Amino acid sequence: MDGIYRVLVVMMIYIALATTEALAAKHVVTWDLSSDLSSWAKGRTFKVGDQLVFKYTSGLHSLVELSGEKEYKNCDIGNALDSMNGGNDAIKLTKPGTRYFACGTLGHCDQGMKLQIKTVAANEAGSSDDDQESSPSSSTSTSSPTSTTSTTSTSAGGVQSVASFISIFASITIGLLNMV
Ligand SMILES: [Cu+2]
Repeated sequence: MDGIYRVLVVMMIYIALATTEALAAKHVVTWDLSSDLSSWAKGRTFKVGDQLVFKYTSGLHSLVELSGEKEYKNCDIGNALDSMNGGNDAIKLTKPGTRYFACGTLGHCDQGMKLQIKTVAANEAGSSDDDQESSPSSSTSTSSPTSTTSTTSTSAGGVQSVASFISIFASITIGLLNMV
């Protein structure tokens, strides 16, 4: 009787903690020339712990991480931080700040195949106060719903969070059982 009661209390504590745990999101980028990448990025919040997955045809495109804003503006891939060409490239957002990506295929970056990602701290609120600054770059119409990209918030990153969540709270089970 008493044992069952204690287990129930512990389970309720687990559920309360689980619902407040923010799951890491996986942002899937359709990395091609027709994607409206800047408006795709504007519509979502990138947090520390989230993951970017660039999906593209290997050989046709590639993924280059640029070293800064100047390089991003100029499509200068000369001193890139990193480059990949697998076609299914995962990038983990490990700290707050802005990161810059471009396609390494000649001319593609200039045609708009580039993406800047601003990562915020995991506990920061959503980007409701984001200023709607319109970049004076290309004349891409942001009204056409051409976005073919999607997000799954409960896949790889989420599973990982749940796993660490379980292991952490399993370790305090004994302590809780002794307390109640
Ligand atoms: Cu490309």
